[in-house]
Amino acid sequence: MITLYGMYRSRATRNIWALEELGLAWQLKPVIQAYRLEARGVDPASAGAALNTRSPDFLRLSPAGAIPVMEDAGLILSESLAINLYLARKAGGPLAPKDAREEALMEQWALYGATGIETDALEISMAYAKGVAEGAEAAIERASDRLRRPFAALEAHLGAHSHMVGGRFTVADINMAEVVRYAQPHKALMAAFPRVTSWLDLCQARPAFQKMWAAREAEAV
Ligand SMILES: N[C@@H](CCC(=O)N[C@@H](CS)C(=O)NCC(=O)O)C(=O)O
Repeated sequence: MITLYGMYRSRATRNIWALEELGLAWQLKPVIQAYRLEARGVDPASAGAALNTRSPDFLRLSPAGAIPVMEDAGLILSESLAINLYLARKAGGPLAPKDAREEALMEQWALYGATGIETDALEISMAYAKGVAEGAEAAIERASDRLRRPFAALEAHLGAHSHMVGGRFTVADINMAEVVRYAQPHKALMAAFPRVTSWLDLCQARPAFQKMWAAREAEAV
């Protein structure tokens, strides 16, 4: 049984989506971000606080103090995109790399998503989640401008390929879709990249995504 430590309202979404797609047995052990407790007026260090990213028990598992973390038969793994690549290799099947070349391409796209897209996309997501306050709009535009180059790379790739890797839906699509999702609230940016938008729509129409998303929406903010 795979244990995932985290919350639906975190990058654990990508792992939950992958676990559902892969049909692996898993359980969620809730670990909440310390800042969410603080936002609720709860001191993360207080005795009654829920297990959180600053709890000593969690820090023993993950010194980085970040969710998600996965545990599988003694293997403790952090970094959500690496967790997904592990899960796909473990389960095998069409979502997994079929050879070393596909594996390399999946790693390439995961690293590109993490280093070239996620920070700016997350800035957009956070600004929209807070409600686009005055001042946030300029930050959104700057992040959006920075995303145009990597999104153009994705647009070109999806012009020549139906999916990120291997001409089929794989874990590489899950990883990239979950990174790109953070920019989705910025409709003007998405509209400029129609292939990225329709690929993302197709990824998010999958039952495993829909199931994960419904549970995420039901979780307290
Ligand atoms: N690169 C890491 C980032 C992990 C991360 O930053 N997680 C956030 C939640 S999505 C977190 O746990 N933050 C800790 C905190 O704010 O206390 C990954 O992809 O897993």
